[in-house]
Amino acid sequence: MAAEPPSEELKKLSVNEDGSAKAAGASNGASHGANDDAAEHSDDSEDEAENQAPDEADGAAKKKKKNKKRKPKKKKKAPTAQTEPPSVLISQLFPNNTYPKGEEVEYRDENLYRTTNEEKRHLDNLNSEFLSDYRQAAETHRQVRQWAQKSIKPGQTLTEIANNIEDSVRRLVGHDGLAEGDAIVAGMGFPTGLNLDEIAAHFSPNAGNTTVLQQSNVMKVDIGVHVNGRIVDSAFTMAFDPMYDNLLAAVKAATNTGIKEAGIDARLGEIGEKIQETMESYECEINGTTYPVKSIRNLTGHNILHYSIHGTKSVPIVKSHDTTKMEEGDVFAIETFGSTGAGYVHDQGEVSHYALCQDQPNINKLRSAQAKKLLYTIKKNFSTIPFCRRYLDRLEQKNYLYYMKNLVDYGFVQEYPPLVDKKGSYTAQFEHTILLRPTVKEVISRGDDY
Ligand SMILES: [Co+2]
Repeated sequence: MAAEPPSEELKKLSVNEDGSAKAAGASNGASHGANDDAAEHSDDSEDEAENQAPDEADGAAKKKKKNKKRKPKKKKKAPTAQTEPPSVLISQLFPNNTYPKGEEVEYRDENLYRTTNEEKRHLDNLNSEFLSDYRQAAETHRQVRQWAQKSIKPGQTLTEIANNIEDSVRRLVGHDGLAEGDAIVAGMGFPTGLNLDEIAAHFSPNAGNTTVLQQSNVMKVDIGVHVNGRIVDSAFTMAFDPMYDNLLAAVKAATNTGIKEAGIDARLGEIGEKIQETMESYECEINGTTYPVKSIRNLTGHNILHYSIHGTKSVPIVKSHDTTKMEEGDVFAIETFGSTGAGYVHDQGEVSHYALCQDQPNINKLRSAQAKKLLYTIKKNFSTIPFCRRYLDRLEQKNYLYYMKNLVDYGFVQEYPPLVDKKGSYTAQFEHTILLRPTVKEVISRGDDY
């Protein structure tokens, strides 16, 4: 999910104050067995065949059954491979919290000592739950997105694509998010962004949207996965026409520059400058016209806090004078956006993304009982995690738009409209989440795809 540069909007969202997230469950659902059905199938069909067979008298049938050397009923073996579409719990594929690490990158220069330093290693060890939640979320992200990359084709609707991705995420973490509080334990970290062409960020289809993905589209797929509030924010861009290859290459390289420059004590403004240098060293020819690739100057990366997708630090993608430093223990979403347009986005179009505001006004400001009820539903189901209209629809909320406007007008809920560059332009995005661990920088969402 993208951030806009420092403004009131970027004030950090706090970690859930009412503790509902904690109350909802500390377990990450290893025993829920979303996959049990699939695992059982072969056994079931054997049994059925036996039960259906005999035309004979009962006794004979029984005898036959007794004499038959039966294979001992297979113990339901936990599946060892993912299905397509993904349905096997990540906690089953990696038992005992043995989730794969992200890409570990050693710190440089004056931070070189950290890799071997005893004190730093000790600090690192204290974070085991944090790390295993983060790695579980990241592995879920990788498996879902790699399936998405294979399966998404022009001709599909954006609604279909978004639902497929989100259903997969929820199956892999074992929380369908339908019972109150369940989505707060693990699930979507924010609404799935499916941003076409000049739309850079914060578009997700609302109910009734019939947009069909076209061969000519450039689609940014921005997926958030969280486990116990540890949010992985990572995005990629898909295009089906090789004409856009350079645009995508520019942004991928720019994001990798940002990741490389990030580190403890790195200054945010300087990272932005390096990102811009990489981005703007590319150009892209589209339909016979050559465009310079520009960094979108009013979009930024951001730090991520527990249950809060946008912390207070922004990582610019153009040169800036911000001398704020990255610090040990920080989590950052390093995301860059390139554009063939103005390199500047504005709010445009119907809103799909919302989140609770950090500072909640007095509830008595709301006169409508319906608006209060909607606010309650949002707090109980999403807490401070961003959500979209489709997420309310699947909770069977009806006719809530008027009351949602109330919540926005009174400052309970913030809306995040789509962010759009010049009409007819093309934008691309790549994004990773990185952990500035005491000993190493871990690019937690790195995969062999990007
Ligand atoms: Co983001």
